[in-house]
Parts: sequence; C-alpha cells; structure tokens
Amino acid sequence: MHPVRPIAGLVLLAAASAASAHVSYTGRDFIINGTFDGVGTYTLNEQRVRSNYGWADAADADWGDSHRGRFLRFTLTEAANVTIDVAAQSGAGSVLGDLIPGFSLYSGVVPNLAHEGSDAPGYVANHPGFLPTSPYFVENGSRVGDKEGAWRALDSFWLGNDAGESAEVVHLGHAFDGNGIDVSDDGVTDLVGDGNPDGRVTAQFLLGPGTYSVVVGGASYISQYTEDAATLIANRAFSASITLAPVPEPETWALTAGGLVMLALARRRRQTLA
Ligand SMILES: [Ca+2]
Ligand SMILES: [Ca+2]
Ligand SMILES: [Ca+2]
Repeated sequence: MHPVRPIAGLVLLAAASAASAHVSYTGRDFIINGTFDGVGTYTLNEQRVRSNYGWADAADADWGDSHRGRFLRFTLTEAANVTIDVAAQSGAGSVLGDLIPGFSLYSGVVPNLAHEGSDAPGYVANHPGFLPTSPYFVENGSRVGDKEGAWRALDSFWLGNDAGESAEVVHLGHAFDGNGIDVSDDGVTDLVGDGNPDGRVTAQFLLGPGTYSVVVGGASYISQYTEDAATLIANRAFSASITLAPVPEPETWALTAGGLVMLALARRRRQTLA
C-alpha cells in the first residue's frame, strides 16, 4: 500500500495560487479564432502543467484536481482527421522537463476560471460525493466528500465558475505515455499506455465541426506518493500539437452525436474501479 499522500503541502500551494490556477484557455488556442484551412500543424510550445501525476490521478475512482491539468482548445469548422501529439520539453529554471504526458480529448469547453468548489448552481448535483460546502479539501488533509476533484480523465465532467457559468465537456478519447498505470493500487495494471515510455504520446481522431478541449497532465500515478514536496507540484514543460488532414472518404464514416469516430485509439471501456 502507498503511504498517505502529502496533501497538506498541496493545500498551501493551491491556496497561494488559487486566483490564477483555475481553468483558463487564454493563450492556449491551437487555431487562432477558429480558422481552419483544411490542413496543417498547429503547435503550442512551452506549456506547463503542475505535477507529473494529474492525468493519472484524474483516471482513478475518486477523480482528480483540474488544477493539475492544462486545458488547451481548438475549433474545427469542417470535419478533419486530427493527430494530437504531446511531448515533454526541457524545462528552464524551476520548470522540470520530465513529464510523462497523458491527455484526454473532450467535445466542448468549460467556462473561464472554472474550478472545483465553485459557486455555480448545480455543483453538488453534478459532483456526487461532494458535500455542499465550499472547499473540496480541507487543510488537515481530509477531503470534503469522497472526491478529490472534478476532473475525469476517462469520462465526461462538469465544471463551473464563481460567476455561475458552467458546462460539461464530453469525453471522446485519451492516450498516455508509458507501459501502463495501476490506478486501483492492487499491483495490477488497469490502464494500458502507448508501450513506449519516451516522454511523448500521439493519437489520431476523426472529428466533426465543433470546439474541443485537450486536457494534458502527468501520467505518473506513483509520483504523487514518491516525490518530495517541492518536486511533487513542480511545473513540467511540454509542447502539444494538432495536425489536420482532410477526411478522405466521408461516406465511410458516420458522425456520432459528439461528432467523433475514433481511428487509431481504441476507446477504453469506462473504468469502474473498486
Ligand atoms: Ca484521484
Ligand atoms: Ca489495479
Ligand atoms: Ca510514448
């Protein structure tokens, strides 16, 4: 069994940076103003995400903290074959370059400054397991309710902000670097990675017109128990790109309600973890 996670240190840092740490897509649009010219590669360099465990921690039964993910977005005005690539980048100063990247793709975006424990109506209704009090964890290390955040890496999730705005993003797929993750802590791997732990992960999707979120985080589940306090929440640097190609034979694929048919990545069954 793993030792109790050192969450007290997390709380202090989260509180100190809470005003700027909530979800923001500003400066994280792959395609500026939603313009789509049919083909091309769009890259966001020198992105950062705090911790090396956020994605994996959002893949387990008690969900994860959206502050440990980096939210990127793009808009397609027509259907496209989209390759998403995320790679660790060398860091500068206190920014580390050791990210084991994972990402999830969602249809839609959440409102600016969305966060766990927001004042948006419906927060508790959309987060079974949270109690109707503001903080989603407290300073003695005990969580309020049985969820540690609202981010779900393997499923859709809902977030709101203190202005009362809210939205659900619909999970379309995910991929992560490495040989697999044991998110139920029983010694058995639950999630299969890309099999090549090289700091990079790539997956391909057929997408219809619409706006999409790509949420990037660390896929090192074990690091939340093994890293020292400073390393645990250190920023990790990464680059992310999307490459668009025309859809070759539109009659051979059908748009789902969410506008997606997956190509290279078999959709994982929804995880119900004991
Ligand atoms: Ca978790
Ligand atoms: Ca397991
Ligand atoms: Ca890889």
